[in-house]
Amino acid sequence: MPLMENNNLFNKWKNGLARTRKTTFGRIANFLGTSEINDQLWEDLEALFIQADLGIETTLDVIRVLQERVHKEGLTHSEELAQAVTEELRSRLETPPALALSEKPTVILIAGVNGSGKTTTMAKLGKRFQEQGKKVVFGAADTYRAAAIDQLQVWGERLGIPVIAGQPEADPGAVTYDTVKSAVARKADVALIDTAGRLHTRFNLMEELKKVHRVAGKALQSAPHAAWLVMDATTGQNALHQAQAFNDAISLDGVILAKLDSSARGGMAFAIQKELGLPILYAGLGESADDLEIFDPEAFVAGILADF
Ligand SMILES: Nc1nc2c(ncn2[C@@H]2O[C@H](COP(=O)(O)OP(=O)(O)O)[C@@H](O)[C@H]2O)c(=O)[nH]1
Ligand SMILES: [Mg+2]
Repeated sequence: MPLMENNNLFNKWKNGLARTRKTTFGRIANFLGTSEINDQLWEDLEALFIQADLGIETTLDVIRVLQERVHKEGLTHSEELAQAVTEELRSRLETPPALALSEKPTVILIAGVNGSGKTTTMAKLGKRFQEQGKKVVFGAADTYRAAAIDQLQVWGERLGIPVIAGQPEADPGAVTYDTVKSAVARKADVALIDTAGRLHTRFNLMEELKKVHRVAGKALQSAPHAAWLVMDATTGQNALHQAQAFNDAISLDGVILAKLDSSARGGMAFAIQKELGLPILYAGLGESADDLEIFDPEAFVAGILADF
C-alpha cells in the first residue's frame, strides 16, 4: 500500500480513537515519563486501566505481566515501562482472520441490541463487499420497528443493494427464509441479515434469534455461515454481559465494535478478546458508509497511545 494511503488510514484510526486516548490511555505518558517504578505508579496504572474499561480481570493480568517483566529485565525507570505497556497491550489483541466469503451466497447474521449500530454497520459492510466486486443482498429481519425496515431500505437504495423485507411485525424467520432464498436465486455472493435487538424481552429475543438461525439453515443447508455481533463501544463493560447472552444463543463468530469514534471506552476491546474469546473483525469509526475498517491491532494500540 502506498505510504500516503497508509498515513490516511493511520490518521483515521488516530482521529477515531481521540476520545479514548484523551480520556484515559493518553495520560499514561504523563506518569510514565516522570516517575520511578514504585507502588504509586502501579496503583496509578491499575486505576487508569480500570477507568479505560479493560475490566478488572484484564487489568490485573496486564499489571502482573508488566511487574514480572520489570523484575526480570531489571527496569527501574518508568520510561522503560512505556515500551512494555505498548507490547503487552498489542499482544492481547488478535488480528482478525481473513474473510473468505467462499460460499455463494455467504449468509451472515448481524445481531446486537437496539441502537448498537447494526443497520448502519450492514450498510458499511454492504458497501465494502460491493467494492470488492461482490453481489450483496440485505434482509430486513428486524421487523419490530417499521423505522428499522425503512432505514435499511434507504441504505439499500443509496447503495443499489436489494432489500428483502416483509410487513412491519412480519415473522423474522419468514423474512430470513425469503432473504436466503432470494440470495440463492439472484446468485448473490453475500446475504447480510439485520435482526432485532429488543433488550426488555430478552428471553424471547434470544429464542427468536435461535429461530432465525435455524430457519436460515432450512433455506440453505450450510447457512448461516457466520453470526456477527455489533457492539456499541460507548457502553463499555455492560455490553459484555449482553454479548455473552448472544453468544450462548447463536454462537458468534466475531464482534464488530461500532462507534469507537464517539466512545472514550475503547479499552473494552481488550475485555472483549479476553472475556468473550471472540475476534474483533471490524471497527466503526464514524457514521458514513465508508467509516468501517478491518480491525487492526497495531493501528488500534498506536491510536490509543499516540501521545506516547
Ligand atoms: N459515530 C458513530 N455513530 C454510529 C456508528 N455506527 C452507528 N452509529 C449511529 O448509531 C445510531 C444507531 O445505529 P443503528 O444502525 O440504527 O443501530 P441499530 O438499532 O442497531 O440498527 C445511528 O444514529 C447511527 O448513525 C459509528 O461507527 N460511529
Ligand atoms: Mg437497525
